[in-house]
Amino acid sequence: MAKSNTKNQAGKLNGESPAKAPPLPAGADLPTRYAEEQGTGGETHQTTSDAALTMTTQQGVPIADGQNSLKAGPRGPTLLEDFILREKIFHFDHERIPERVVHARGYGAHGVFELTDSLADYTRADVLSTVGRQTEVFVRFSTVAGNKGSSDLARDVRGFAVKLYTKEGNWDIVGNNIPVFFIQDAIKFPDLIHAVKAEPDRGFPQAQSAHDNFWDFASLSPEAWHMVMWQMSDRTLPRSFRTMEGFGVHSFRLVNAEGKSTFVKFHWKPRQGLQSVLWNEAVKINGADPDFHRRDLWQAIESGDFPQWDLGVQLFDQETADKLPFDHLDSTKLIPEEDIPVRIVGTMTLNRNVDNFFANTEQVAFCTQNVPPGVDFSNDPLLHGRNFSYLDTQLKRLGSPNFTHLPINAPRCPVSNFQQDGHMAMRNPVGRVNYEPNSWGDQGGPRDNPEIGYQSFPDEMQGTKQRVRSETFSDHYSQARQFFISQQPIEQKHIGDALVFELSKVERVDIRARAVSHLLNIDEGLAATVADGLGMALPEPAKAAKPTLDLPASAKLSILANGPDSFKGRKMGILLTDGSEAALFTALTEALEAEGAVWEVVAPKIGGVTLDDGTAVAAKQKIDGGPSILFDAVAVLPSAEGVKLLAQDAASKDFVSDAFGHCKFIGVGANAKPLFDESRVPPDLDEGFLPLGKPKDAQAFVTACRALRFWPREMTVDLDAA
Ligand code: HDD
Repeated sequence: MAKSNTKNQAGKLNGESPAKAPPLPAGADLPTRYAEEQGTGGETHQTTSDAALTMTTQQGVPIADGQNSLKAGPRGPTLLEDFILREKIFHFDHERIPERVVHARGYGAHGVFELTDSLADYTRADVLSTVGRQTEVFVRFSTVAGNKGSSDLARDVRGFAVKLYTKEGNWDIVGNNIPVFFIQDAIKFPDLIHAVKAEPDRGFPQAQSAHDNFWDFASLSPEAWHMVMWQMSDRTLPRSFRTMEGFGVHSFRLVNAEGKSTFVKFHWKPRQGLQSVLWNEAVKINGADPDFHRRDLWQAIESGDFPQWDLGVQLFDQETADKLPFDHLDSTKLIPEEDIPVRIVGTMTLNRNVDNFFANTEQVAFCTQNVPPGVDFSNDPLLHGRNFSYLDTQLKRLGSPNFTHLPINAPRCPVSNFQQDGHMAMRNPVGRVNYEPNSWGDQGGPRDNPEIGYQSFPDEMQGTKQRVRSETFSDHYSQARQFFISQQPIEQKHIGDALVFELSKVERVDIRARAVSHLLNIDEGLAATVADGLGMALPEPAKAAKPTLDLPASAKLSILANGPDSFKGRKMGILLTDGSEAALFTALTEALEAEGAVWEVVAPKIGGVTLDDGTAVAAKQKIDGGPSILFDAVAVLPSAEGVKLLAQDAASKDFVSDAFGHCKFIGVGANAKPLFDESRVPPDLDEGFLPLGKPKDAQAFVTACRALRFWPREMTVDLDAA
């Protein structure tokens, strides 16, 4: 009996539900591919299966032959008269819009935010006041430096931008997966981005900071070194968008109905726990599946395993701010959770994939200036620069001040004002009056409303006009050190490895030395390790404006200390051949499903295998298309006959040796040993190998996988650890 396993292989893989055809507008004769109104949710309502559709021009003229252009005779020249050809090519020529100058590569999804704890005492914002209030959201995750077509696993900061369509207007929390930034003043942003992106003469390297220009800039910018520590940690190699934290970075203000202001920092905490991949793995994932992160998010949502993040806030008043050892207006500093705890106030669930990447993910326009009444800005100079830049960049990218009319950007609450016209205006008011004040009474259009309208917090301002950096911003190393000492040893090792890797790509020796000179102010051991890894003598420490303080470690800064406690939402690769044991395969897949995990069968042929009881199982991956780097753990379950072939096959050997090198848990089937022997990783090397000889072993294996990696192995497989 043939058994299909397509349901379980990484979710509902072929499960796109055909969207229903939209209702026809009254009087329309032809069915259409587009919704009559695209007003909500950015949906495009594309029909997928309507055989009755007639292709038309953009003007709605039915097309008789879309395959051939109009010619003077079968071999004659194409006629200029062919308006169908000209319109089609014209439109194609103009399909692209400029990619984002930063964060060009990204992927988004729709969802909902539900408030579970009211902040009404602190803010009049409805979205944060009414427990149970559900607010539609759109989230876009991104890398910073690479172009739109770069790979997902670049070592890079990840953008974490959330648009909340509140009843009082759109609120954009445009954050990153790192709570601090490289610079303190927006005037440095173009320099930072120029330095990290491809070098301008040669146009490479793409999507990486491992080159002279970035490290030249960083080594001349002491303020960058706190963020550099985060950047060199595994935070920049997330396993999934689902396993990253998000941070609003700056201090904002909440302002309540009485006009009282409280400072706030925003945190998104993934319920999936934190998890990252290894650098060697990331390099290989980029080749095997450059879309690894977007595919992962899409598959999780498609299969109903909706990722969730809790929204947390750190609340503090001016008095507390004055007592902090740092200036909270400085974006290169964070407030440790031990000092001001994070209060969880709601949950965001991503539950709907985009149905048109361009209309949603490309056209979404986030602006830090988008805040509802009750949310306000602090005096962070980086934030103020951003409030200019985002609106400005949308005009360049989307081409019109009417970008707010696009469905993905349109507020879900009423919009009413006297702004009008412009390119591609789609929300056009009717009536005679387009100004205020006016005396047209009821027909006079909208009026301002001091009761419910946005009121800026009346912060007292006074100062001498000058270009300066506050002296309170000048401790650049203490929190960098705090971050480093908060990491577990394996994480500290990864930071050292990353620094050695990156600086090894820097050609100028003086830049390498200047970089290491900052490390001496952060951690002498780290500086010595990196200098040794680079084969250079230790330089003098960089001149520091302030001595490094010995701040206590903060466990919340470690990924490993905040990982998941189950294998739920993770993916197992199961290597099978013809004749593999059916009972074992069934036991393993049942244990994985009970855990909430997904699995994919990897086999010599994509057509699949026939198990020892005659069951046919389709493969999700052919071996060379499904390397073990795509999985969180692997099970190697060939038959006695099948393993002979695998043991001669380079891709199969890589499957095993990479899983070993990347410290993954490996389930070892009864017949698998010859493959391990040929791969030079005897399956009794360490406790990361688990026997999978019998169906009863399956549960123990899945339970072991909850730890995600067998870290002790790393010290034995890495030259740098020796
Ligand atoms: Fe920015 C995009 C996050 C500083 C100027 N930024 C952008 C995106 C994210 C961030 C997530 C992508 C949004 C999307 O998905 O469309 N940026 C940050 C964070 C910063 C930061 C967390 C520091 C705390 N950014 C920053 C500064 C400036 C900009 C200081 C300029 C002065 N950022 C931009 C931009 C972008 C952008 C040029 C490019 C595309 C866009 O805005 O929409 O305006």
